[in-house]
Amino acid sequence: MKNETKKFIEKIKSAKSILLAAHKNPDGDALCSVLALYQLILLNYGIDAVCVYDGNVPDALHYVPLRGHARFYGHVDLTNKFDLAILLDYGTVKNIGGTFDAINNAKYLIEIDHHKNDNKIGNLCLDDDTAAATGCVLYDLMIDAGWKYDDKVLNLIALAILTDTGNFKYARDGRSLRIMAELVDAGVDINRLMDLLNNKPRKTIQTEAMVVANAEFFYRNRLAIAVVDSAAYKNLDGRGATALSLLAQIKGVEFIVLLKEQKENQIGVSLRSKSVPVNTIAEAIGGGGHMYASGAVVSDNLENVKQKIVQLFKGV
Ligand SMILES: [Mn+2]
Repeated sequence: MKNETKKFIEKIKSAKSILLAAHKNPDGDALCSVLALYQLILLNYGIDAVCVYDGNVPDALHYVPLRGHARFYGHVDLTNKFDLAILLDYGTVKNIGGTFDAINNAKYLIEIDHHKNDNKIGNLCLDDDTAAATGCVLYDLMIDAGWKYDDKVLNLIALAILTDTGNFKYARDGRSLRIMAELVDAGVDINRLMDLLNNKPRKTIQTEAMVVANAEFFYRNRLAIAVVDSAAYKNLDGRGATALSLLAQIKGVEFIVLLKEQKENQIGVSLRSKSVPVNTIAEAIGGGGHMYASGAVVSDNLENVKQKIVQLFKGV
């Protein structure tokens, strides 16, 4: 057993109160890793840890196992110092949000993460920035510690990995797949987990379908631009990922732009490319991001932003 794992176990055993948290607006990896660790601590050490989050939990995660154990931090009494806080999948301090004080006030802080981070805050860091998900780091820890687990733990770890790797599209190497192979052999049903994530409100899907149906195409159909006006924006779940992915499935489309009227004269822009990098276009309108997925927020009206973007794609 690794020294860090031994230390981790010592800290759990000597704690009477434990707080678990992850980044603000938790995604599948953040929420499911917290809940899996909650269950592991309960099964192995009999401690009922407190799980908190800040922001919103996406509708898709409504039916993950033990969902009810994660509570909005504002509804939990956090005035007493916790003996131990464990912070998972947080990336950097500015992603933590409102749970920061309770985490920071704990007598001891352990972090479990897979993000690159030069300013770690844990007293003990069980980090692995080569892992595809925090769920993978947690799985390795569980095996190294020789902990008991149940089907809830296995399903939660599988959900963490599936969501953070985009169903393995972003798996950095074979490790996350090997872990999933172990999970499937132990009884995890991937198809059932995928169905469990289908919980979007009808209005959201209908809005995204309408946005796609009204998309416009430019430059021999290589550029698709879809517009979400302020009325439709209210029904959008998150960033409009379904609309982006549907447009990306159209033959010949290489660039996808989604314009979201967040409020009057404030347009959120999402840019995707299947071929050449488009982050320079996001930068040209004051945003940034990755080479093939970037974005910006522009202070202007929908029509002007659309015209500007069409021009910027000229010659790409
Ligand atoms: Mn993650």
